[in-house]
Amino acid sequence: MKAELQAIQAEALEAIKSADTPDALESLRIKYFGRKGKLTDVMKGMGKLSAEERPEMGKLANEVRATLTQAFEAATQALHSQQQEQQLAAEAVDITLPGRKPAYGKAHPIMQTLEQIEAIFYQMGFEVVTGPDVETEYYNFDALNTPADHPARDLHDTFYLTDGHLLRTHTSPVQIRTMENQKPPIRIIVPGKCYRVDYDVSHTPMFHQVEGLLVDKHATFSELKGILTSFVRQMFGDKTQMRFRPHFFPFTEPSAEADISCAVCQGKGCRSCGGTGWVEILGAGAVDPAVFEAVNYDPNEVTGFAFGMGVERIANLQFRIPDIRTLYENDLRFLRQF
Ligand code: 2NM
Repeated sequence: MKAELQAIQAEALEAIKSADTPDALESLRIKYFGRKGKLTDVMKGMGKLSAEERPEMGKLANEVRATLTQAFEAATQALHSQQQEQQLAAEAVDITLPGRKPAYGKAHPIMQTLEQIEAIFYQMGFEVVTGPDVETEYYNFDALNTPADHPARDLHDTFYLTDGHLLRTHTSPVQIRTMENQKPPIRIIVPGKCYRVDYDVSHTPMFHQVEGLLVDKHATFSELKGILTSFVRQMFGDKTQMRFRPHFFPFTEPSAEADISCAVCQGKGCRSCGGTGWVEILGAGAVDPAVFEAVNYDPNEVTGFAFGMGVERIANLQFRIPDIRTLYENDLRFLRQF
């Protein structure tokens, strides 16, 4: 039995040494220590020994058990730390690598220009108001003194929806809604999307406008001119010249269109201003009494001045974009230039 125990110990120690996985180690533990294990079998045989042999064999068996138990523990520990080393090596992160740059988005050029326009008017005391893109014929045309036979109402110019609804062709309906809900004094700008059936190098079916409205007991045309001149100088530079030409709009009387001196040639005349030295920038006028009547304002009590400009047109002048349709093609190579 002594020889048997020694053989088991030698064999087991050798086997433990070559076990290279926790599973292999566990099957060895069962092979020797399990219910039908080799060492267990020997222990079970103790009972058959004589009273003289038993203590010596018992002592030896316990020593073998202790030796093997220790060997199992040491091997388990070794495997565990080896596994940990491997995991650490596999999951190692090279902290000296340069980080990945987050892809920052930025505002579309039209929104950059729109925000600039808003900031200038806001600073001059104008409140920013918005309204729905889907409007009724009443708010888009009738209340704005635009009769049913006016060419702007033509199917070819306006996107009509069902039930007297349409896509607004300008943001003026918001001015009407504001006057319906508020008493003068009013000093607002209305930025937003507008829609017209139109598509060429300088027109897209959806475009942006900023319109403004000033209503007070004694608002004047010169006040409007001062505001607009201040605006164009903040937008295009201190030296920008401005001129007003008579024009016609159904909702203002008198009406004007305003030009600024061409920023490309400083008014000398070049290709981009058609040789005139001036470029058109906005429309404006004194609110027509018919519009005041539509919103229940007394035209004898108040005067009003309004203006409107196309944001794409202004962005065009700022950034010198040859074809404004490129603004809406979502080509990042184009958009990243702004
Ligand atoms: C323009 C030009 C001139 C305008 C008028 C009004 C309202 F509602 F007050 F009558 N809103 N916007 C107006 C006047 C718009 O855009 C070229």
